[in-house]
Amino acid sequence: MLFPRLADPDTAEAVRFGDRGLNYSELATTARAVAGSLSATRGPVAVHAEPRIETAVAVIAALHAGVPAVPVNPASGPAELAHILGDSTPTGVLCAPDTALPDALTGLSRIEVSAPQDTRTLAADLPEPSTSAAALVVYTSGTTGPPKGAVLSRGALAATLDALASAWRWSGEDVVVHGLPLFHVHGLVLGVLGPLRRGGTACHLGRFSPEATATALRAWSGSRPTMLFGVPTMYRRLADSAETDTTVADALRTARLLVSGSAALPVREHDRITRLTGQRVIERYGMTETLMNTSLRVDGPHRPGTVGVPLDGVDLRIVDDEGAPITTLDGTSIGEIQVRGPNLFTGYLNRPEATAESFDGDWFRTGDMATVDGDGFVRIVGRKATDLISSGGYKIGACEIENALLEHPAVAEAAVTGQQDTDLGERIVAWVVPRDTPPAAEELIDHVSGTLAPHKRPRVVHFVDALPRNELGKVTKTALRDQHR
Ligand code: MLC
Ligand code: AMP
Repeated sequence: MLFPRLADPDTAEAVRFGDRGLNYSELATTARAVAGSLSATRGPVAVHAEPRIETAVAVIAALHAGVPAVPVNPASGPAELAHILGDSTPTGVLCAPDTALPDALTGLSRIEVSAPQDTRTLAADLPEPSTSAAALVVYTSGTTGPPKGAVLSRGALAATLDALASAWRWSGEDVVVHGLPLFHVHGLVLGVLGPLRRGGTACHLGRFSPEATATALRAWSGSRPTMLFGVPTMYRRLADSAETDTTVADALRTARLLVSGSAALPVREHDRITRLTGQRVIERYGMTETLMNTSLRVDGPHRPGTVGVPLDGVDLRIVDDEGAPITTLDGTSIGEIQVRGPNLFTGYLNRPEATAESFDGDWFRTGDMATVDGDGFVRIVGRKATDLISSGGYKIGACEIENALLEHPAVAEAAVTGQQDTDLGERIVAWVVPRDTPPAAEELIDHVSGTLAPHKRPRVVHFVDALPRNELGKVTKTALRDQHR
């Protein structure tokens, strides 16, 4: 059973978004009512994943009905939405009753998430789907083409969440506080489904800010242990705020556990948070396709700069350029991380070739480069592909942004690179050869925001006469970056 406490619900709080909360009974009843309207459909259903309580209910309802949920970024532009809808062909879209859906979603049958008027009319409980059944289809960027839909089974969700429970001593007592987006695995799987699997509470901030984080942590601190989940940009902003505002530092101090992931938290930030709050941040490493692979353990040594050791059930190895496993685990030999285990995705939706390419036998090729030391601690040193940009904890494919830029009439050629950024980790930089007179940089930035999603927008645009290319005509991005330096 994926969510035992929902099968035998009581009045303990399950989810809270600002001043709106649902206890396990209310969540079970509402999800059951919504599941009733889904059970006739077998295909996937889109979830307009706003940071609101209805998103949590919608995903639980889809899981209850055994229908794969496709969380969709509410800020996605038309091009991105058209791709996701065309690829996943949802039968409908789940949303809050007062949501104005983007045009691209209005063609789908609209299923509103609201409490049933009369609980006596609720359909009988549905049977629990098998562990291999698809639970979620989560879109993730790669180095080529548009985002691919990673199909995640119920078994993979359960395996990853239970392995984290062991590493973090995560129980139903814990309240997980966060302001993460709900269309990626960090916010949705770890931040919402995680607490519900444990029988605990998910407390979402609606929107991340250091002040909102501090208020939520303080509010729970007297009664329940809290865990804070965030990406490094959030921890950096929390540390900045804690430097000047002792209430933020004090609130962070009350948490049982601070957990960071989705991108590397620099040792400098680990140290700063420890200095300001007395807390050690637990770092964990995962991916949409693999869910969580490694973590520091609360019962193990603290090694900032590493992402800890493989989680229970996860096999991890590093391989050299020829794909041969590196067996000298000396903490200095670098290889690509490959993983296998029950936490892995089933495959990319409609992309058998891409799925096959991403595996070496039953080992998934992560594309992340790392060292492993004799104690099994993994230190990520970078990514194999430089065309994947990590900005604010989002993984963004350069190619997707280049394609969006090329759709703008004033753009003749475009290349996109990532540049170090103290706040975001990396910022997106666009290099553009204009057709004629260069347009305003803001116009191109808004064009990308509007066709894809705002977090994929370039933060800097350079207009150049030509892009450096190699003899095969491929843009040499290292030359572009050097040129900037
Ligand atoms: C600014 N904005 C614009 C704009 N310029 N909108 C449209 N067009 C323009 N030209 C708006 C944005 O829409 C947004 O509005 C606001 O300005 C700020 O935008 P931003 O700068 O992009 O956001 P920022 O504040 O920098 O966000 C930082 C952040 C965010 C850390 C809060 O990056 C974030 O939530 N990151 C989490 C990513 C994540 O969860 N990754 C997990 C992937 S799973 P508004 O009002 O709409 O906000 C994974 C696996 C694993 O990786 O291991 O976890
Ligand atoms: P995504 O596919 O969007 O889920 O992003 C997954 C990628 O985020 C991984 O392949 C890593 O490159 C990166 N990542 C996640 N967690 C960490 C971490 N703790 N340290 C460094 N990189 C991370």
